[in-house]
Amino acid sequence: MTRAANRWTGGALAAITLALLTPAAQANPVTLPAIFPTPVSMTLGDGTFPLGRAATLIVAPGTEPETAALVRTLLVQAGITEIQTATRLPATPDRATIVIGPDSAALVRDALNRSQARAEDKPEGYTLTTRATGAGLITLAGHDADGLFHAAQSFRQLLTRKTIPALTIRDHPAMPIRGTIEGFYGKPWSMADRTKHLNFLGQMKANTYVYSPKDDPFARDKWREAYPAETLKALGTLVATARANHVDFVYAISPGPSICFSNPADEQTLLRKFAALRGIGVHSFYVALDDIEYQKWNCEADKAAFGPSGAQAAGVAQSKLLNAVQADLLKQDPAARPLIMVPTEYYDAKESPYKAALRANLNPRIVVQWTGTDVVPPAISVPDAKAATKAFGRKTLLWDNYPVNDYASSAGRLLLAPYAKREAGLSTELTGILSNPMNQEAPSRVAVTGVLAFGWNDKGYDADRTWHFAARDLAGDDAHATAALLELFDTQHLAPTFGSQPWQEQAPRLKALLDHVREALANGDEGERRAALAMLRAKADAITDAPDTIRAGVVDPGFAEQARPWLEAMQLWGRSLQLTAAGLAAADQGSATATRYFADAGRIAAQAAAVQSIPGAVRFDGPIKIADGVLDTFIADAPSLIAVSAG
Ligand code: LOG
Repeated sequence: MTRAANRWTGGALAAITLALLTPAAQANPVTLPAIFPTPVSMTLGDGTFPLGRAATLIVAPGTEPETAALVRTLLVQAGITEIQTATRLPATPDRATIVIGPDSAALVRDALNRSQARAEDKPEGYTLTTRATGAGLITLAGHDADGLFHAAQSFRQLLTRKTIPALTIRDHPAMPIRGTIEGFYGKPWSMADRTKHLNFLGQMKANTYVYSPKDDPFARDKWREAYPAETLKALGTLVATARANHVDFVYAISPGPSICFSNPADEQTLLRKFAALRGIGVHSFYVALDDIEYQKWNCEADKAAFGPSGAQAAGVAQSKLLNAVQADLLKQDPAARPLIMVPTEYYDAKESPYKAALRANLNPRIVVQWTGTDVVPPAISVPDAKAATKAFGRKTLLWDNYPVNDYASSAGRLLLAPYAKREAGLSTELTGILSNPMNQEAPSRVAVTGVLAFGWNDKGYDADRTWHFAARDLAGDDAHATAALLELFDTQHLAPTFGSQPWQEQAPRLKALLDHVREALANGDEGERRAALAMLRAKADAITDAPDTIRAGVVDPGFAEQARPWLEAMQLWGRSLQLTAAGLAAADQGSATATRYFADAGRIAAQAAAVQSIPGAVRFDGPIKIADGVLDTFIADAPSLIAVSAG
């Protein structure tokens, strides 16, 4: 190339670079925000506007004061220091103006019109629209009080941006019931865990929390006994927290282990128990009949009343009790939500005498739960749900046993894979989904975020993106901590079933990298081997460093506390992998020091494998598992992948 040509090329490059850096090209592009659960529709308008330091808040008549207060708090958190209120829309706003209220209010309709947006007409629906002309107009219009609360939650996520794009969100849930059922065995959540969980549910637009810990004696084994006053008071506080989050607190009782169905005294005892909970503000109730003996009566009288014991007779007796409870609920409160139940045969949709008895006898108003094609199913399809509708005689409410970790094959694990393998379209066949979470509340949010996003918008659900959002949310938007969390999640990706075949594979990202290292060692030239070993070292560093980053970076200290032994074990496994990488690199260069590295790696791997769960924190205590079957096997295999020179 001549010097002249060279100069020309250099000049042109400089011009292009300059063009890329000029203010016009640098100006913030208007990009579509990412909101989870994914809204039904979200379209960008023209332009953006900064929120500034001063704003006008207009609260339309009919707005719940708590929701107005929430929006005000969000504005303050977004850096607005001066909020004035008004009762009418200004002709031309001189500062960002936020209008909130029911879409039936004239003011709100007016604001929607100015943004050329329409109200949403579905239950729990809302429209959130922003207009960038002038100082900016933001309208939150709720179809009902829940919808307005959900609008505020989307607004919360929108406000993480420095400038607000003009856009319109129209949104409503696909499934009427979305939430969690604290329905596991082992240590129940603490009241503090539950409070945090209810706040989380509110932020994720869920509407239901069922209280049904198997290990609350007063809800199962000692169901006839009244709660101690202290417990009742604490539950009352939770009920208020649920209400503030637009979450329905459902109280479940499990009388199955000892109830005598034909005994009116037992029925009265159950109703009295519910009445006590009604006294602390509970309006929704549940009778759980899972994991009980239904081939034998608990009392002789049931034989006289319902005939010889057996599944079909159990279905008749259970229906009779549940119908009576349902009738009482309506008598006490005509606006009460339907009773919910989980049957004794909850684990499939196969036709049976028991299910036929339920179908024939159970009041159609009562909501029935089931867990899929198995207790922990490998996947759930629309035809599966159709079969359940047929078997139970009504659309069902899915009890999804994910991410619960109270069964033998889940011992030593957190279940942190994305919520997946539920078919889009299930909203047409289910009334909703309740996730049964882990004994560890904060780590449960990773999967539960997915369950709630799927329940809100199954057709628009993206498992991986929602999973990333959950990590970012736990990390309070910190990119470094988010990456560290995703590193941990990968080591807890395996989701077991009750059988031997997991329904989610273990550590897919780590496995891909380790497979690549094996390939490079087997077939690669020197350059490829070095590059692969450098990647291995970087990965080992990332695994080793993630626990400290997580401890320092997660917003809720509960996460690090509840995940403590996993973080401890992960760090040790990371060190073992670092030593393994050093051993492989040494051997690759013909150094005899490899032997020492491999020996040290093995020693630390043994320490890592010995880390135990926190005693009593899970149903099955035992060793913590980290990327098992992937990481441990690689570390064990490493010395055999390459010959170490004698030195
Ligand atoms: C229990 C549940 C438990 C789960 C997973 C239902 C309806 N009942 O097998 O309490 O957490 O499995 O172990 C169950 O799933 N029984």
